[in-house]
Amino acid sequence: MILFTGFEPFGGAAENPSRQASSRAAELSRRAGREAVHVELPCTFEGARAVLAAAVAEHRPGVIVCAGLADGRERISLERVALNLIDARIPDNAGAQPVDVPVEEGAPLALPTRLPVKRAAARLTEAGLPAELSLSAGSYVCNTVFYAALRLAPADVSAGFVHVPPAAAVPIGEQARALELIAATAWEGEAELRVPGGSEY
Ligand code: PCA
Repeated sequence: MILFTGFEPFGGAAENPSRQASSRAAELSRRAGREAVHVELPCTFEGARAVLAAAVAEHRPGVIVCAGLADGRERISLERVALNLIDARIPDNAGAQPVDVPVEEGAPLALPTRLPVKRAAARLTEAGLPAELSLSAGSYVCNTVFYAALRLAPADVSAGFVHVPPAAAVPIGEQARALELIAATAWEGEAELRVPGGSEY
C-alpha cells in the first residue's frame, strides 16, 4: 500500500496544488496496479500529525510520499533531511505559531529521508519532469510532517517528503506523475543511486 498525502490550502490561498497532485497520484498508482490512498492533511501542527498517525495506523503503508506546496520553487523538490525544529513564519490554520520548539522533545535533530531520492530524481529527469534535491523542507508544517512520518513509520517503510511548486510553474498533471513516479521507484525497492547530488549553497 502506498500512502500519498497533500495539504489543505493555507496562508489565505484558495487552493493547494499538493492535495490535487497527491490525490491524482494515488489514482495513477491504482491504475498502474498498486494499492494506493490519498489522505489530505490539515495545515496545522497538531492536526497534521494526528491525521498522518491515524492514516499510517489504518493503512499500514509500505511507502509514504507526503507532499506540500513550496511557493518559491520551480521544480519538484525531493527533500533529503527532516529537522526536529518548528519555527513558524506565519500562524497555522488553527492560529498556532510555535517558535523554536522541537517537533518531538528529546528526538534526534535531523533524520534522513527513506525515499531513494537520487534515483527518483534521475527518473523524473528522464521522464522530462523538472526535479531537484533539496536539503531543507523549512521549519513550518511540511517539515513537521516530514519529521513525524519518519518517526511514526516502522524502519522498513520507505517514507519521505516532496515539495511541489505552484501549478503555474509545474501543472498539476505533471506534479501528479512526479509523485507517482517517486512512489513507484520506492515501491520497486530499487537501491539509492550513489551519484553526486549536493549543492554548494
Ligand atoms: N506547504 C507548507 C505547509 C503546507 C504546505 O502545503 C510548508 O511548506 O510548510
